[in-house]
Amino acid sequence: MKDCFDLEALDHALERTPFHGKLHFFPSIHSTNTHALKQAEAGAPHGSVYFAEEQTAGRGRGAHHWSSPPGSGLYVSILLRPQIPPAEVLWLSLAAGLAVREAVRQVTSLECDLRWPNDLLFGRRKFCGILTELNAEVTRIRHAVVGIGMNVQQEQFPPDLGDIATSLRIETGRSWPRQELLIALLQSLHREISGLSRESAPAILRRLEAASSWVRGKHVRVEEGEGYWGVTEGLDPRGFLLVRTTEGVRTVYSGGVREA
Ligand code: BT5
Repeated sequence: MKDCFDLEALDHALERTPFHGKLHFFPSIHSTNTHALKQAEAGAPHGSVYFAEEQTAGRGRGAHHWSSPPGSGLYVSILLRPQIPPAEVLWLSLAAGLAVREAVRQVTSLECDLRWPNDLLFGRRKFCGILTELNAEVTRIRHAVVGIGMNVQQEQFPPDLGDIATSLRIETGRSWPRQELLIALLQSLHREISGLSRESAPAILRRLEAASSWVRGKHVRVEEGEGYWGVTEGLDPRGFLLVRTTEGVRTVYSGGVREA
């Protein structure tokens, strides 16, 4: 059976969230993040959700692309106007990772790994990536867009992704309804975001550490500047990853990490 979205049922399921009445679906779009950022500039409200059947120019971090074929994945961008200082936006992005993890667990019973800051993996293969983009003054976030790309129904990938990507279908040998995943994802994101103001930073750090095999004791190559190697040694109080190198402990402020 074709895995379609039922917009009315989707909106109904989200009644008690800030996303209710603010869902925007596109059969095909260049990038839901680019569109959400434009809509945010034009005054779209907090909680607007843009999602698509297909992206023709899906984006990852920097100049990276995000493979987004039709009928296969979730491609969704959520516009938020959070009342937190820009310095704390990393929390938002880390919380989004926890939200995806919980949604996947709820729907499929699968436990996935979190690679700091924002990749979701099964083993060494990535099935979901998150791109959080920001428009801010020094002391105030005008808006943030959290873009989530999840591989759901793919049975195979283009050659360049063959060794690094996976999907829920590949992992389980069966298909999963994207509608149900999207509902679980948005509900879970709502819980995480409303918890951000209540939950203490140490509590989120503890949950992240428990959910991720990457936070401690992993030999990694840090993709920052020229790149360097080390062993992960936890998160600092702001949520940045610490890596022990031969010259001492370094903090990863940008870029990501890969297994060394
Ligand atoms: C990310 O970037 O992982 C963030 C991806 C966010 C995509 C969503 S979809 C909805 C919204 N609209 C957008 O335009 N984007 C967001 P990064 O960590 O830079 O990873 C990108 C890298 O992952 C690429 O360079 C490829 O190597 C690989 N990749 C590309 N497509 C993939 C896929 N479908 N599954 C797994 N890996 C992929």
